[in-house]
Amino acid sequence: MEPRTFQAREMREALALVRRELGPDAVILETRRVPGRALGLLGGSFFEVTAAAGESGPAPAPRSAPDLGPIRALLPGKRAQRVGQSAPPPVKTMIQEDPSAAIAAAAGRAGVVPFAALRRRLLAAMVPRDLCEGWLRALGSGDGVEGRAHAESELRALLHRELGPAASLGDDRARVIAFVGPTGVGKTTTVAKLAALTHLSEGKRIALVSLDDGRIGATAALRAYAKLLGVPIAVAPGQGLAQALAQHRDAELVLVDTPGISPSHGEAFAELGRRLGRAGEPVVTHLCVAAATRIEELERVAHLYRPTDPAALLVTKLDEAIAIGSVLGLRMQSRLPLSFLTTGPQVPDDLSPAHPELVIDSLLGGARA
Ligand SMILES: Nc1nc2c(ncn2[C@@H]2O[C@H](COP(=O)(O)OP(=O)(O)OP(=O)(O)O)[C@@H](O)[C@H]2O)c(=O)[nH]1
Ligand SMILES: [Mg+2]
Repeated sequence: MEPRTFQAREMREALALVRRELGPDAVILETRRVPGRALGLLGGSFFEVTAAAGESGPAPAPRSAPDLGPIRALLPGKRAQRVGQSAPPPVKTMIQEDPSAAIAAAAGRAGVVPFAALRRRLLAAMVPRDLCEGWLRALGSGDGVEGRAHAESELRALLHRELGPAASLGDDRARVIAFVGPTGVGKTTTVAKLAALTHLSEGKRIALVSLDDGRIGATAALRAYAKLLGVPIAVAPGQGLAQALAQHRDAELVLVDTPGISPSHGEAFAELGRRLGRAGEPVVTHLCVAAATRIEELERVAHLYRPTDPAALLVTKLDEAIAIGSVLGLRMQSRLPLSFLTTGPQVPDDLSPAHPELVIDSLLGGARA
């Protein structure tokens, strides 16, 4: 059953609500004090309890008077405590007399609700709830001080496995690499950064192609970067990607910039897919998405760009994002590996391969547990 959140002025009332709505077996997942302002109210604070129904399910009928009975939530050494289970005497006594004091006392015992703090951090980092719960479930029971103390490093290890290594530009699959994605996410700037990296640092023979032929001045920035780097550039109008690539037959790597498409131009996504498909040779596509994008938007972007058959996600504007959980949501949902991260507008500096360590640090902060 989906966890539900209950709020009340007093912890006692919040727990009574849990019991009334979810039944006596309810499992308390998390409790916290919320300032009134956070709820759009002035003054005071509220208690918030997140709970899920236990084995017997929600209470059959609401009770008229809140009766806490033997609520013994948040006992030490359990991942989540059933409302009706027995408790060590001191907590039990306190809960019956003063639930909020009991919870405060219990919480003082280092992580009484294992993973609660981690869950809060992940949700605050915009990790979709389902994904967050899945990760926490995969961490094991979390029983015991030892397990709880290692929860964060276990999560880091889990994410490391799930993320896998950063996807490279094209491996040996293709020499033609295209960058697609919503308007203004940083495709052209990223192409310039990658051109600098591969040409200047790796000494590759590269060429640039722009499919961005529809707008006045659209190719000016890329032309300027090409000139600066001393690499050839071609603009491929309409059907002409194959011809443009033919001009660059001796290039080891061809980076293809594409125009951003407004979601209202539905047909343009399929057309872009067709243009890339007519390259006459394999093309590996990276879907560029800005880090500070809500998961719903990202899902829509992934859907719209499906005709371009992306092989990887390239995350831009990490520097502008306060949280990258939604991008990780898309990463896990789409099973597309992350290739690069961009961390500012500076060419060529603000670019890095999406090493899992970097991604995990961006999600959880640099300090390891
Ligand atoms: N803060 C920040 N800005 C960036 C980053 N990458 C690009 N930009 C800036 O974002 C703006 C748009 O970048 P472009 O590279 O033109 O974006 P685009 O995806 O090619 O845009 P369209 O071609 O119009 O779809 C520019 O002002 C860039 O300097 C980044 O990683 N961080
Ligand atoms: Mg562009």
